[in-house]
Amino acid sequence: MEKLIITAAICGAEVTKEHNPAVPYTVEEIAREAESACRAGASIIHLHVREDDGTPTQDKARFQACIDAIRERCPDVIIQPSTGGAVGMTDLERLQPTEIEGTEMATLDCGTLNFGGDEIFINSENTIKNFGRIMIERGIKPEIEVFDKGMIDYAIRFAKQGFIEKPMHFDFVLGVQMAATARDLVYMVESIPEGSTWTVAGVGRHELPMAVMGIAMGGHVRVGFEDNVYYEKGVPAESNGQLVERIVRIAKEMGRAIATPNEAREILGLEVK
Ligand code: KMH
Ligand code: ZN
Repeated sequence: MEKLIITAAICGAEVTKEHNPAVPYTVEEIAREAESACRAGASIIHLHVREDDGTPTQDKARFQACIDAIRERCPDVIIQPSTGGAVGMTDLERLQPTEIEGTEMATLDCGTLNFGGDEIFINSENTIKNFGRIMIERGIKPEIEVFDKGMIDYAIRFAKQGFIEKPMHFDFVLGVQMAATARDLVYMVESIPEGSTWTVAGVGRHELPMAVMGIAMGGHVRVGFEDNVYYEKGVPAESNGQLVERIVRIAKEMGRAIATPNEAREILGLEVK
């Protein structure tokens, strides 16, 4: 089987230090968490950033500062900024990190969904097409975030219309809107075009079972505080690195070697550094 790409979603926009004191806010904390994940075996850092008080921001300068700090500690890791940001942000706010020189990848959320309580994460057709077009213009490979199967169908339609280039790379985020069962994951995997790559991010208690299924099925895996702040029920994870280490151990036991950042670039069709 192909080597395993592990993405660490180290920060997110919703989790706070009240959920787990190790959730990073400052530039230094973000760099610390990225380093712990890279050292453990992550080849992609999915990046959200915060103000020092924890407020999520898409500010370009803040992203640049965090990217520079991560690069100092993990020179070759793939840094994948979020263009989802936080619920309620405008499209222009969300797009800021795509302006950063050298951005290889970024997320492209392919539909609108409920995000808990009264929160709605809005991604209209025009938003998706516009984000897709800008990523093509800027030479950025989208990680297509799909929270249910209909979002795969959107991505396929927008690829036909020229807003997304093939081969596509999908991230199945399961356990937010769509359930996170083996049946759901198989359905998603069977719904993407041939030649696509995929990773799975199970949210909360679904993180580990989805990761294990992803490893067994030949896909790739995302873990990290954005999706889950616990190591086990009631026990907060010490770091993102601790969550990555467990995946590395399990993958090795299951015969999947871990991709380095450059091996991940090869698998994803990015320029090798
Ligand atoms: N924080 C969510 C509203 C992404 O990074 O593109 C959006 C999100 C997806 O996390
Ligand atoms: Zn995200």
